[in-house]
Amino acid sequence: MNEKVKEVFSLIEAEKKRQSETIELIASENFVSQDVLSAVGSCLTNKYAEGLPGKRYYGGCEQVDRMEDLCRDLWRQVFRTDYHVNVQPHSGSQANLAAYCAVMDVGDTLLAMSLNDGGHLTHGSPVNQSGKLYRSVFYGTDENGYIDMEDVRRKALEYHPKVILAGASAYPRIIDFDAFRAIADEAGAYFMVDMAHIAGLVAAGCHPSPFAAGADIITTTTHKTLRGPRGGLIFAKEELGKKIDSAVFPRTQGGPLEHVIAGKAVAAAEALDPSFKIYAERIVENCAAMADEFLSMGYDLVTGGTDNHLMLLDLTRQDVTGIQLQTALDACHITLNKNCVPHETRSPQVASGVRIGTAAMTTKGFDPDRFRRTARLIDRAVRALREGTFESAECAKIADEVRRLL
Ligand code: DSN
Repeated sequence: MNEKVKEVFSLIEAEKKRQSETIELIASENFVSQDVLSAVGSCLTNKYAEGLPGKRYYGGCEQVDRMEDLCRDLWRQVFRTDYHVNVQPHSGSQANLAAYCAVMDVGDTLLAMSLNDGGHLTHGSPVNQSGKLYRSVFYGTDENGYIDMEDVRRKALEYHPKVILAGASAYPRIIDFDAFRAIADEAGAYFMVDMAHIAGLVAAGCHPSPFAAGADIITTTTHKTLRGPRGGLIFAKEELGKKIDSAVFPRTQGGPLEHVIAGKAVAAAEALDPSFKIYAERIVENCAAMADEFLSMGYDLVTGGTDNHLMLLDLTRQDVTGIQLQTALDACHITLNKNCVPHETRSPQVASGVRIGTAAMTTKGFDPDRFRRTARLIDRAVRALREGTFESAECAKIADEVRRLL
């Protein structure tokens, strides 16, 4: 093995070790099965297959055609839907871009949740292509951190968006898809849902389904609560299917990653196993327990709690910033990310809160008791940061406790 290749594999080994020695609380991460890893690491990475099954631009596509068809069928089964599905988007960002391209012209209006209130960069942020191609209007959260549906309706009727988008990266509550659908109908807009964070909960029936609400287009990633490989999916009502397919290829992507599509098929098959429902229910149960522990220790949670796989800890009263806590916890092998809180006064690089998710450690078998104990370790770090004793007294002790919990 040449030296540089050795270096690559030693970095992979080091990352494997980091993942095994860390309490992973990043709400968008998870641990895939060995079967998903094997599929993604398979010889399918060698194959070009531009186009769709049966309509490719290359020879030798017999197996990948069957693979992609199987993948599409499995995902429809996971969400109990007959919607059109395209399994080729390389990521959630690619899925969103293709979805916009399918139904919007440059300059059309997109109404989506503001990034500061929990939305996503690809939902029309001025620094993302979605904010450059389209005119973005944002709705936000109310003083309690809940999506302000009056704000959604007012802006929908005032700005006549082509697309109203529901979905978030940092929102701890149930999203009322029926209410969004009604507003989109009133405003004559397409109703799109980016369910990337909650897709695993939707699949398991732990969150209302955007399919049941009749969303026109639904995008998701496959690697968050769905626990598949990194990638994206787009579902759409049948009449939008052709537009979605051509927006993915040739408009915004070239050859699909058939090895990742194989991984997505494995993940879908796993999501159809009865054990997936138990896993998803545990994510929510664990999140509720951890949130309850924080509340009992006097912390502020955005919206006062959680209904899903994540919570947002607002550290304003503790006078500790998100970046301080993220950095401190990294040193004790607890990984999470700083996050803005509604009506944030600090820059996103500093932030007044942190986002905590329970999907990854639920996969590793953590139960409510372990999540409560993890909350207490985070509290120790916060108190030590306030008292200036983190590095001298607490960091090593917390890291020891992390090892014990793992
Ligand atoms: N970056 C992801 C997250 O952490 O929520 C969303 O794409």
